[in-house]
Amino acid sequence: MLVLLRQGKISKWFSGIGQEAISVGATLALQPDEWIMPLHRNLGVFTSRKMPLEKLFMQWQGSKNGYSKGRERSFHFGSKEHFICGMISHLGPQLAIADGIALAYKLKKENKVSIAFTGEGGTSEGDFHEALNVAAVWDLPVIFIIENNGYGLSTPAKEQYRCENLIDKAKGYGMEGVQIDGNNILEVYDTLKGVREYCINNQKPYLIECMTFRMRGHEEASGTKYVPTEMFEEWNKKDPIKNYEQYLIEEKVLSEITIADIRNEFKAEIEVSLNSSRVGTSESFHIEEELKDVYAPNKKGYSSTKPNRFHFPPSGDRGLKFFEAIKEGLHQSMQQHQNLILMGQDIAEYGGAFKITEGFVEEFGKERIRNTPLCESAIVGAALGLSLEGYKSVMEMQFGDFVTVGFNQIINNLAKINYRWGQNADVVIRMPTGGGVGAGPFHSQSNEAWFIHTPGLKVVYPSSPEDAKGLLIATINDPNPVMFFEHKALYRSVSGNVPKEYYEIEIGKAKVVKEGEDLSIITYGAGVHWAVEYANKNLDISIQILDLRTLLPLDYSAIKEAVKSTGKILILHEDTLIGGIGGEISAWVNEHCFEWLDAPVMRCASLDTPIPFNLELEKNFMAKARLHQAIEKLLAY
Ligand SMILES: Cc1ncc(C[n+]2csc(CCOP(=O)(O)OP(=O)(O)O)c2C)c(N)n1
Repeated sequence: MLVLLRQGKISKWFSGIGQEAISVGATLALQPDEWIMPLHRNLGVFTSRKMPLEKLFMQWQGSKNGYSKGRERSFHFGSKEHFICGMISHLGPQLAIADGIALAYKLKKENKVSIAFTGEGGTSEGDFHEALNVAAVWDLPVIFIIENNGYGLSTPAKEQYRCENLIDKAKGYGMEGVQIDGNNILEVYDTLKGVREYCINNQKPYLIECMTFRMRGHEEASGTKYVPTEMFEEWNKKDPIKNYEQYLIEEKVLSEITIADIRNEFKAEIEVSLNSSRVGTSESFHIEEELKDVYAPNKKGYSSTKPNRFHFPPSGDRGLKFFEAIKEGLHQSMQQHQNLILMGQDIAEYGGAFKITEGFVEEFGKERIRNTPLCESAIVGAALGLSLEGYKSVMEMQFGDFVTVGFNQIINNLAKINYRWGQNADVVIRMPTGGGVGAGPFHSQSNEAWFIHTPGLKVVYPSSPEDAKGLLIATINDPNPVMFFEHKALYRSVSGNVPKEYYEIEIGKAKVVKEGEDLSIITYGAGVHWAVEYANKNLDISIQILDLRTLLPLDYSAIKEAVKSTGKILILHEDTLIGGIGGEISAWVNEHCFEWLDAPVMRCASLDTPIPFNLELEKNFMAKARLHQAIEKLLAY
């Protein structure tokens, strides 16, 4: 590989020379259908799972016939067929995915473990702490393997942690652990076999620290100047392959001639696979195909084969509050999908901060209604792990503001995984959001725009109880990651007729809430209620109101129709102005609907400040405070 790298035939390469025994020994100790979360040093995982070399070479050349269709580099890809979950560059997030997979094994009562790798550098990440803690608290059969090679890029271990040995951390998490010689393949294999049995029989996690050394740079370009030469000499003597060969010769299992033959066989296989992988052939890529793979096809819905999937039942005369409609949608989804798991802080006996899941644990049990430790990142990661094993999950952010500490898993794992290597993330994240209740900067933010800018996510934001129920059901049926925003101020202040049936409202479809001729307000969430209130008080102005309901993907045809019908567009949102979705819609209308416009597209948004606590200040912050002014300005144009 190093030669091919120099010849420019493969992309950036992370060498595992010196550490081979860990990947190979660990992989061989597992059953082939147990998931592994490898990192960039773990070529041995891929080869030990017998992935065809030819396709691996295609992957490393960025070919569209590789495992990630040219979309990922080096080792950042997975293969469902081989039960390997591809890493993201951020390293630590792999660990919590293993938790989710182990949880799935546990729930299915399968005798399996999952394995996640980390370097000693990666143990400094919060993800390490969160994943180990969750695995311990939930008694998950997962093995965490630290490959301690002494350096995190150039940073020596003594600048990485203060405990004597990383294995000492196991005790702190309440799990067993062992430190072993990572350069001895038999020790690795035997330890892993034993630990696997332990994890399955005791339904517990385990931490293994493999002492090893990296004989090359972090990647080839960065060199090894920071490593004293004596270290190379010392570790060269402990080379895992040379030593194992020597052992096999001494034990008379192999002779030097057989070893040479084996090497030659490998060499020939590598040559043939490399040649047939067509190095250097130019390939064409198509925009449609790239866009198509951003989302997994929505085939798995409860009634995708039924023609009336999006049929909205008659509304009847049963009034439900916004939060009750969400609760009912969630409840019916739990009945519909036996493989649906709910996770969140305080959602079990306590019923959640907003009581959406009150009574659920009594009905569905603690296995499916899971209180989580305070660790958003690990829970999003675990949700992804569940999805790898065919589960659906809904995670409740206690407040949408706290999504920041789970951000990486959402943005980089959930959103990108289907595009990167064809694995869907069947996860819904419920986001109690928004202000108006004097809750200050960290319990009131509107942060939907962060997610709208992330291809691969869907962003749903209902404003009425009937939409909230139908859209929540649709998001749970959708196999893609969905951010589901629930405005907190609407929970108990808004009621509506909500059908009793289990029904979906189609994601990506806006709704005209009120017809009008003078101007159109395009809005969502609380904005819909502000606009309706304004229109009802100002009957002399004929206002059309379009409720977007879904922010990603946007319903462009409904937006175009709104422009055509009034020629005057005001985009209203509670989110702050700069970088809010209003800017995006405005740009799109300008580009695509210019000829129907009678005035510039205008925006009414909240002030570009953090959201303040004092109720008067908050009122002033809100877009609603400037709605009248904005409408007057637009009408006067
Ligand atoms: C979150 C994050 N920060 C920084 C980096 C850059 N980076 C890549 S690998 C690495 C060192 C990793 O060290 P370690 O976990 O010990 O693994 P090793 O490469 O030694 O096998 C760093 C700093 C990264 N990939 N992700």
